[in-house]
Amino acid sequence: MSSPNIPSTPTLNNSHSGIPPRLLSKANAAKSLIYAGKTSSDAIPRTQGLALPPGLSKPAFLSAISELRTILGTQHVELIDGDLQNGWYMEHPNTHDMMPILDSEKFVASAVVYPGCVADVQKITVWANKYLIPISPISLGRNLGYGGSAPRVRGSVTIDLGRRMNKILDINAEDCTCLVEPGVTFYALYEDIQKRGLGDRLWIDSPDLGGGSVVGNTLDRGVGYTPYGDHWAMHAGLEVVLPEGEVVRTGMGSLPGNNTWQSFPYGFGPFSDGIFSQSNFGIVTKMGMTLMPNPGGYESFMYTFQNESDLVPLIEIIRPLRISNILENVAQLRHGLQTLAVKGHPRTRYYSGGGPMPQSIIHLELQKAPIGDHTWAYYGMTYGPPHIRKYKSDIIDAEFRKIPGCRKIDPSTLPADEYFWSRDKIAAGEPDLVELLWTNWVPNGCHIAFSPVSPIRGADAQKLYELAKKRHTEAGIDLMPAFCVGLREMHLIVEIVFDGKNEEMKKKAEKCLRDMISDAAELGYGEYRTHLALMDQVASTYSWNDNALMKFNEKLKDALDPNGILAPGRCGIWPKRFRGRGWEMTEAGSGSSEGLAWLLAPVKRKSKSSPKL
Ligand code: EUG
Repeated sequence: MSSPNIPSTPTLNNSHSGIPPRLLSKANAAKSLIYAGKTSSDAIPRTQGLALPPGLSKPAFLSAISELRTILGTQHVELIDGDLQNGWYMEHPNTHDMMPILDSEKFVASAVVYPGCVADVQKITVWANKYLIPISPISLGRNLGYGGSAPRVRGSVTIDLGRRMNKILDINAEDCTCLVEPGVTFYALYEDIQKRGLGDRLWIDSPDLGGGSVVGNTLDRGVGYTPYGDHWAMHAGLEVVLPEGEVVRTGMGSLPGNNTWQSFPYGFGPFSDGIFSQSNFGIVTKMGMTLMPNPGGYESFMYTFQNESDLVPLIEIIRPLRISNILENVAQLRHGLQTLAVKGHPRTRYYSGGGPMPQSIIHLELQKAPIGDHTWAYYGMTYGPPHIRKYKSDIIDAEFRKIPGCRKIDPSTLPADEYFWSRDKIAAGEPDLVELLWTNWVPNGCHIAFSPVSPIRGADAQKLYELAKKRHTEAGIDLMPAFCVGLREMHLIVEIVFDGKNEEMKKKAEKCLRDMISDAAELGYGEYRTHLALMDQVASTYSWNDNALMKFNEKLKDALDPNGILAPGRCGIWPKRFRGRGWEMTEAGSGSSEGLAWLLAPVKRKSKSSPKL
């Protein structure tokens, strides 16, 4: 970049977290638009100084850190005592949430440590147990919109696994599987497959943006857009460092000499993998993933629907097609406002009034867009050789056309920079990066998602859409819904875009989110994933039988992590010494990222043998 204020974008040639060189110019163009919307610098002055781990004095902490430096090498332990630095997607921080819905200094690390191997990770857990210091592992920390790289407990030591553990350990073109470390991004995996000359044979499945960690996204049960879009369902085999330092391999991985770790996820006995996703029970250091064989052709298609009320009959049409696999991929049904916002221009270009932008203006603007006016846009893909695709697309066409005003968009009429072509790439497993452009809707654009699941039914879509609309209208926030349709359920994704420098807007956004979560729970809906600040609230909605599930999770937590050092509070699971001591955030303004640190329960130390390193 030429401007001195815009940091240069790392590429895969110089960083594990970089952009593929083929996307560099596109990245820089997107980034210029984002920087044009910033009203303040990326540096966040610190008012509270070094964020100490709870219960530790500064000298005690610094002495623990110097011991960690002796164990791992000084250069692999970084104290975070300077100003915090935000950035763009490709230069995201590993120290805090760069899209903070709460105060910037709430979810901040005290130090970041960079393990180089599994034994290093084990040593870090042993160290953390010795000093009762919370550790918070990240792979890439690009889970933006759900807390990014931030720890839930202020002053935790972040374990940045990705920086040095970023190898693709295996790509098996016969079995269509791979084995990766936490620092491997969707970008990196895709590029490596091309470099090995396997691009004609093997596809990956990518989320909307490709900069995330394959391991991290899968553990958070993220979604992509090929037929392999349910990432968790598609993984096979984990290697996990437990909170006290033991290493386990799940499934077939625990059978010495096996060659089936990535082919058969279950192995023998209880299927343990589930407890390591969306949890704080272990640190995943390797993960197997299935890859998709090239289906022998593909074709993106797009339909638009004119009326808001088309949602109900459309979802009814989609359900049987999706369950019977005529609609083969996790497709998106997006609202017209997103069509507009993803162009990357601020809302003030279209409307300068307060409150949600009127529908009439959205329609007026969309009339000028290449795909034309609509309320809903469906982006899908058919896979396979031409005669197979035709069989499916004929059925889809006949069904979708039952909705009056439905239009099939002819891709040949669309310009090269139309968003459609980004969806086209993603649905063919080629990671891209234009999605984040809608964060430019407001200055200093941050985003945070409300992500409830429901069956693929019109009535459910309608209820969730209406409750989101009601709460957005109250809060004066633009509603940007997208439905991502899985095999038997759909995720409604409502991204709230807010100005990270506007405290009033942040408060409104938080209230809107919390209201939507509780409204949804009252109707029987829950979220599939959530932001750090909302995890306690979302967890509390899964309360059947007197919170039996959380009690079970807490039992596991206390057994596996008796000192409560691993990512306390992640997904609402608090270890014994933190529980009920002011950490839980269940409503706006409640709880804290610091809890009542001085009230932390003492730990009964048992003498135990150290794990074999
Ligand atoms: C998106 C999709 C998600 C999610 C957050 C954001 C992107 C929407 C399907 O899951 O959890 C355009």
